[in-house]
Amino acid sequence: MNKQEIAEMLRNAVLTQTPITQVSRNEKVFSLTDAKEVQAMGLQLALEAGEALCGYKMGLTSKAKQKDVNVFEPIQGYLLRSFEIPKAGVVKMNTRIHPRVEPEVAVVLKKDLRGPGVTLRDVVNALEGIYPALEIVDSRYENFIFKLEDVVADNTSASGFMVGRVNLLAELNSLNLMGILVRKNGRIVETGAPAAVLGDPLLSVMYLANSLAEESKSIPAGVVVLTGGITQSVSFEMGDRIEVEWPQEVLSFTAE
Ligand code: 0L1
Ligand code: MG
Repeated sequence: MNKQEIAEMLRNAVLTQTPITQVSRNEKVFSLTDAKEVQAMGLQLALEAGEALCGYKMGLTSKAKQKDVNVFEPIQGYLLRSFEIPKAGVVKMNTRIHPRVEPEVAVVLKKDLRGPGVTLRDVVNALEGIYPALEIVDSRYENFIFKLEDVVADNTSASGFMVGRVNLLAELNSLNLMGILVRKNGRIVETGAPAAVLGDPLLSVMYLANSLAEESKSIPAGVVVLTGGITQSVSFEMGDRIEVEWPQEVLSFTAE
């Protein structure tokens, strides 16, 4: 298969909620460069279908997430406007395959960040806000089994996200050690703190800005940046109620 066909196969898996075999099992040569090109082609297909780009995500930035899926390098993907879940919302199961949820830190910038050479100080100076968030991942591969190249081609399993209302910028100094709980049907299933994300989630933004610079892109002001799952992801099914509790805000949804 050529790269365009792989991008179309992945988009079809999203649209039909039908999982596929990981690309690297069928393709003799499928490099990380190929995978990035497939991801970009997938974005182009979505834009042509009327979708809108609204941000970026980093993935696999915590040890918990890396162990979760057995891939040990940070990765990046894009967010579409249609991924956004209204607060106190509903996550539709009939548009997904086998979704999981993870708590994240979301960042919004007040000015563009353009690499190379972006530093942590540059990120701090560009901050408009830091928000409690959650991400829904939904691998298009059977049983969530993939290699690095596969998951990059699959836009890092991105499927949904929710961003809170409370801006934590004034509490930046204590952000890393804020306690976060994930509850499923009232029972605590994961606990963590933002420091799990590369030691500081703002490093994830720095990494993203410098990595986008390799494609002559910047992080534009105003877009959402998800910095990566803080804990292992939690699977959920129809009827489940998920709550991600921060000291300042609870994000929640029901799977319907
Ligand atoms: O942290 C992430 O968003 C990584 C997504 C890719 C791995 C997964 O599907 O969980
Ligand atoms: Mg994530």
